[in-house]
Amino acid sequence: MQSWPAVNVPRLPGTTSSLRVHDTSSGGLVDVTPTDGVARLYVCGITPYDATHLGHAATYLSFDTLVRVWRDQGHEVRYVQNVTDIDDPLLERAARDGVRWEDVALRETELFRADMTALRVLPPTWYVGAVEAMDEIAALVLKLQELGAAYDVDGDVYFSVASAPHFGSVAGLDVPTMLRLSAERGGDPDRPGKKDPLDCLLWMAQRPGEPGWDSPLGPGRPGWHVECCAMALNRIGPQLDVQGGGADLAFPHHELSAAEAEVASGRAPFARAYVHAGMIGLDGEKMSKSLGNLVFVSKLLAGGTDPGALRLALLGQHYRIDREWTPAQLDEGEARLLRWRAGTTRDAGPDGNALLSAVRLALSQDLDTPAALALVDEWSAHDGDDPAAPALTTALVDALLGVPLHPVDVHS
Ligand code: 5CA
Ligand code: ZN
Repeated sequence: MQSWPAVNVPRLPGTTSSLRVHDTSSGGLVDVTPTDGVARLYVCGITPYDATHLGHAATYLSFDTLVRVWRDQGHEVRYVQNVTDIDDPLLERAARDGVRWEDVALRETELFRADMTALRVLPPTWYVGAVEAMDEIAALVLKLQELGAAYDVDGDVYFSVASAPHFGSVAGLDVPTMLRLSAERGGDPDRPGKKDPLDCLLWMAQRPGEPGWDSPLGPGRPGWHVECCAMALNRIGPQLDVQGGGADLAFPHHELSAAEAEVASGRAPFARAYVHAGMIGLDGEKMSKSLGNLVFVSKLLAGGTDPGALRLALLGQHYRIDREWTPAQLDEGEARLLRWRAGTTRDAGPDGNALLSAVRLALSQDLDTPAALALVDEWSAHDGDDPAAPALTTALVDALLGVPLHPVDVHS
């Protein structure tokens, strides 16, 4: 599937070498500095309906910051993002609206690409739809069958969590909580015939009136977790530096995609760090498609919002914190953008290299964007006699925070 256009990222002088991020599995900070100059990242992509709301945007901006830090440190970033362009919620939405599911997926994926482009999010190396990956997903299901990790329930294929020695280690939840979340988030713990209620669907035989794809398993379509597992294994390999997404993906999605990957590859852990962004809420509820309380990036931008201001609004709070969206945050982002523009059009400012080191340090400690923004605020608010500082600050805000303060050539 076509990704979105690349963005020109200025090279900054000097470098830093460490990067630590919060890992859900260990509950603490983990060093994710690549050892061979290649950073390996998988970030779960959208299910294309009701895109792109500010919850999505906040999550993808968090991982964009991670990519920017790795790149600043001189690493190549191998990054896969999927599009869940066939799944129950998409079929339900298409049925509700009386439209073809393919059309919903195409339209919403295109909108997402346009929003990511406007927000200057760096594109993944591979942007892959489930539909175009059917063969590789089916091949992985076959492999899990051969390894004895899968079994049949009335023609559907299930993954056996008992075959995965580390199952449970990603989210670290007790069984009652896993059962509850499984039922809430696309699982079927109550389905009769399963060996363990937490076993998950790998391949669903085609149902009447539903789409299906030919495969050695018979016509059907994949379960959700095996989709991300296959795409990651086939493009990045058995060990990721970071597996990322919003906090609602920790269980069951990342737990089960990691379990499947570890069984299939024989290597563990699947990721050095499982990184989860907090949930963005509106009026006391998580912003979600099912609740319908959504603020869309495209609508804000069409209404004249500066994408840089929106970026600063979303980066103004730490990515791990569950938080409420308020229009005041956008006002704050806009005011900040003006202050920074004024600060970087001066002839001189406070020491630019000191600012760069401090911003790099803040970001290297669990992507602390609020601290980074506060440092640029400080720099903008004070006088100084470094004539190179305004240009360096402009470059660092562009490279590390993704905000062009002055007109630049946006496409490389
Ligand atoms: N296609 C699957 C992942 S394989 C999926 O979860 N799609 S999604 O469209 O529902 O969500 C896309 C990403 O946005 C996920 O990482 C999800 O955790 C994140 N997300 C969804 N709602 C919010 C929210 N309110 N706040 C923050 N992140 C959110
Ligand atoms: Zn996923």
